[in-house]
Amino acid sequence: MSFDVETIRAEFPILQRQVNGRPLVYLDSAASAQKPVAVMEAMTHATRTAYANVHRGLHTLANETTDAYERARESVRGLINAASASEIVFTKGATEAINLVASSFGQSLLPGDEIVLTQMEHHANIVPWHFLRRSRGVVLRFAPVLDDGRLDVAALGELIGPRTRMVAVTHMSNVLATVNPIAEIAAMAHAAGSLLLVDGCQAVVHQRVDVQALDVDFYVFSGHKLYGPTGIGALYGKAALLADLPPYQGGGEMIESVTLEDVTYADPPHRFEAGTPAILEAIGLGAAIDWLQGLDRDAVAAHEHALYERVKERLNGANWLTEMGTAPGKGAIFSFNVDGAHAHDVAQLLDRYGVAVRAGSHCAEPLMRRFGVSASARASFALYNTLAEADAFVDALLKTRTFFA
Ligand code: 7TS
Repeated sequence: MSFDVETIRAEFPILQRQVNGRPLVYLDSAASAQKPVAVMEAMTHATRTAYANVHRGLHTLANETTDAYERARESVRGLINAASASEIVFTKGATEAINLVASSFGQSLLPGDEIVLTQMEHHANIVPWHFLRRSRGVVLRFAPVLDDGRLDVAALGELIGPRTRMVAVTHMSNVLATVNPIAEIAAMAHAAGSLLLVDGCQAVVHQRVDVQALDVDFYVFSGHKLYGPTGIGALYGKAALLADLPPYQGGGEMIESVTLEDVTYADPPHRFEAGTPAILEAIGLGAAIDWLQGLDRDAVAAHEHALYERVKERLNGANWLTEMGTAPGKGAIFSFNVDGAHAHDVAQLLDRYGVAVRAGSHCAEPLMRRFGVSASARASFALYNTLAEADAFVDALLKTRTFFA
C-alpha cells in the first residue's frame, strides 16, 4: 500500500476553503482533526436509513442500529488490538474515560494511597486525580520532564512504590509530542502492584497501538482527533478489571435488574454506558477507524514526520524562536515561542495568512510552568497536510517575525 496526500485531501471537503483570502493551512489537528467524507456519509447513511435507539428494540431498525453500534465497538477493538470488544466502553471522549476510571476505581482508594502522574499530562489526566486527592486523601506524585521534553523515566520509577495504586501517563504529549515508553512503564507499575492508565489521545492517531503488547490496564482516546466526530471516545480496560469496577453513572441500559429495594448491574461494557449513548457518533467513529485502517499507517506516519522535519530544516538556525520538545522519536508537533511575542499574537498573525495553529497552555499548565512559559504556539501535522503547507507555515512565520523583531 502506498500513500498519496492529494488523494487523501480530496476526501476532506473543508480543506478546499479559503481563510482571509488564502487557502486554509490547517495545523491544529492535535486539538481536533477534520473529517473525511466517509465519516460524514456513515453518519448520514445511518440517520437516513437505519436509525433507532440501541439495545432496546425487537424491531428491525433498532436491531440494525444496534448492529452498527456494536460493529463500531469492534472497530475500536481492532484499532488497539484489545482481546475482546467487551473491553471497549464508549465514552464522550478521553476526558470522560479518565473521569470514569478515576471515579469508579477511586472508590477503592484510601487516604495515603498514591497516584503517579507526569508533568506533561493534559489537564484531563490531572484534574480527575485531584478530585480524589480532595475527596479521598490520595497523594499525587508527578514525574519530571527533562529539558528536551523526554520523560524522566528513572525518576518515574523511583516515584512508584508500595502505596502506588495507579500510574497514569500520556502515550504522546499534546505539546512536546514526546512518545513515552509505555511497555517499560507498564512493567514498572505492575512490578509494584499498581495499575497503569494510558492517555492515548494523541498517540492513537499517529501510530499503531497494541494494548495487549503494551500490557496497559486502561487506555483512553477521543474520536474527534482521530478524524471522527466529537462527543465520542473510548475506554479500554482489561476484562478482569472492568468486571470489578463499580458503575460511573446510573440509568437505563446499565442494569441487570432494578427493584424498589436494590439494583444489580449489567456486565461490562454496558455497565458503564448508562442512558442512550452517542449512537451516530459511535458509528462515525467506527467509520473513521475503518477508513484510517484502510491506509498504510507506516506511510502515513512517515509522511507526517517529513512535514515536521521540513519545518525544522527551514527554521534551522533561527535564533529568535524556541522549540518546546525535541525528544528523540517525537511525533509531528511543533510547539514554539517567538522571542518578544506572545503566542496568541503569533497565532493571530498566522491566521491572516490562512494558517491555523493553536496557542495557549494547551490544557497543560504544569508543563508550561516546568518550561517557564505561560503559553506556546503549536503547529500539529496530520495526514492531509502537505509539504507546501509546511512551507506556507514557515513563510508566514517569517513574515510574522518582522512584527516582533
Ligand atoms: N489527553 C490529551 C493528550 C489530549 O491532547 C487531549 C485534548 C485530551 C486528553 C482531552 O481530550 P478530549 O477530547 O476529552 O477533550 N487535547 C487538546 C489539545 O491539545 N488542544 O485541544 C485539545
